[in-house]
Amino acid sequence: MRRLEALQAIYPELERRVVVTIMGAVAAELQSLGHRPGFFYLQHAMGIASSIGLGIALCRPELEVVVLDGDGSVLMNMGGLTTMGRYRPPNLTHVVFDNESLLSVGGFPTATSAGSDLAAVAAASGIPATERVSDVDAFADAFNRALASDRLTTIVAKVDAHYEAPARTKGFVTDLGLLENRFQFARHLRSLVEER
Ligand SMILES: Cc1ncc(C[n+]2csc(CCOP(=O)(O)OP(=O)(O)O)c2C)c(N)n1
Ligand SMILES: [Mg+2]
Repeated sequence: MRRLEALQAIYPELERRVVVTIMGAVAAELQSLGHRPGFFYLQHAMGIASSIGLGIALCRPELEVVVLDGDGSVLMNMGGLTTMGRYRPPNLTHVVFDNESLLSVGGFPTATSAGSDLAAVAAASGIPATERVSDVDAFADAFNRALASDRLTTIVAKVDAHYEAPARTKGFVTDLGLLENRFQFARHLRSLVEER
């Protein structure tokens, strides 16, 4: 499965939600489909996107939060899975795009290329629902089921180690500065409180 196709399949749902991504290829691909004020592309702090998503989901139970993670990032912050499993907010959906590679820094193979199973690690960490998918239809189905359910779900989506360079972006970097994105995102979260 190509990750850009997977993102396209769920984009109509993402547009309306709070989304935190890891840095690099995933962020640039999501931004290429259309930026929204509810999208935060976490830079530099590898592994921590799921922890930020967890914090938002716990503090703002009325919001639906989606984290777009990577295999290398999860491997760097495996303890994050146990904290998610401990607090298991029902309004969080955790997608791990597993390309078995640190694609954004040159494509070095990760432990998942040698058989480590992140869905099994997530389940053993206490995450109540886990899925493994490897085609776009199964991914979209799993994602929609996770949104409709009231259980924290981790979906491990096997994707090609391939980057589809969006014309507007250079390398793996979005054209939105970290600080600009940070203030816009925080303002957006506050505006969602005011609307209620
Ligand atoms: C603490 C830390 N170490 C290393 C990096 C450099 N780095 C940025 S993205 C990345 C690879 C991320 O791999 P993965 O989560 O699998 O995403 P992919 O690039 O494959 O989509 C690395 C090593 C970083 N940003 N922070
Ligand atoms: Mg990867």
